[in-house]
Amino acid sequence: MESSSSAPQVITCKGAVAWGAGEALVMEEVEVSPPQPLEIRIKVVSTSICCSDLAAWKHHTIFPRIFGHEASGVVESVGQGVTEFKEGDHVLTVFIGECMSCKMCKSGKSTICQVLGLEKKGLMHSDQKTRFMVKGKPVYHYCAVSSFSEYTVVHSGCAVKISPHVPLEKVCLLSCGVAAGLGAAWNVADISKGSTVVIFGLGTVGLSVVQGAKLRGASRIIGVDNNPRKCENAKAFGITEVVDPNSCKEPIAQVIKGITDGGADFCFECVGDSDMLTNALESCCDGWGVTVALGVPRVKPKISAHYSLFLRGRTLKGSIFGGWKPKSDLPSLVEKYMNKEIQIDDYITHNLPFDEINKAFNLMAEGKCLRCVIHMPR
Ligand code: CXF
Ligand code: ZN
Repeated sequence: MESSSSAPQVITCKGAVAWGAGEALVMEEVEVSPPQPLEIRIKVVSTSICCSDLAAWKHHTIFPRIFGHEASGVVESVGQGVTEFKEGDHVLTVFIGECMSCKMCKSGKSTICQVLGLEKKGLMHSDQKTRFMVKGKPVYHYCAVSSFSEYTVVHSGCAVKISPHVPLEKVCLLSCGVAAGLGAAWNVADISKGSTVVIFGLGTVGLSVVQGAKLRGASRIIGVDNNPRKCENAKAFGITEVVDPNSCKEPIAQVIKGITDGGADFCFECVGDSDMLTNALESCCDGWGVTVALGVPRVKPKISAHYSLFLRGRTLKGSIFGGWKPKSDLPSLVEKYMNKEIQIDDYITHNLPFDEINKAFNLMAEGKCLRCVIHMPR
């Protein structure tokens, strides 16, 4: 197609580029390509740092790269064939898209789209290329979002339109962490009133499970974490008891079984530690105990569990985005936030301007924050 004078051009803006694993991000002049067919270019307004950004920054080998996948922003331009969005629309990004037509999307049972599912190579789904250039070099994407840049390009299936009345600087947390935890409690475990729930890992995801459990009327919500700061902080979110495994004489599963008359109804692993997942499975009860894996493991992804746990009626389930269909279901969560049926604000312990993003990485790495929201220049 011939380009017209109104066709989107390359934008040069600031982006926080990771040049190597664990190296401080460098604020660079990034050239952001126009959106290609079915893509949109977004002016990022707010973005927060999730443990996955941190883990990938420390352990991945794909560099240079622009991280960030919890974000909100405003559509700057749209590529050919995009009918769902127009310039000026407010959006949330999602790291798993929904193409709406593959077997998974049509099944109504899965949230892992076959076309726009988890992108691992740092490239755009459509043409396996990047939309970022720095000093003449292509820069890789992260999780199909790359929000640590003033502008980014995403597939239109990886964004959700939201009302302009919604505070973008808060709801960016629904792009990943808070939605993942609430969904694990509601969609995956389906916690029932009066249940006993144990949550391993009291970061934003774990504390979102806590919120979900509380809203379902769980009577005991037991948190497990070896960071005393996180244990203390969790009380404000509705935890009824905390256990620090470091201060226990017995293995954690034994401690949990001891205080729950043989095991909890529901356990959630929110850290991504395979040994912790084994502990979680051992901590739920025979007969109907359900353990949900939602932490993302980096180092030892294989799990081990005694076969008899399953023979005795326990169930192991998992989810990557709380079992939500990212595009179809997120608007209802945004609405719940606007109606004050769920809360997000208390997970935001820090706010920083974009040029201080390295401080935010350090806070996260040191376990000193829940979510630090990065505010892009207006
Ligand atoms: C993760 C899920 C697993 C791969 C990286 C991104 N999602 C959110 O943190
Ligand atoms: Zn995340």
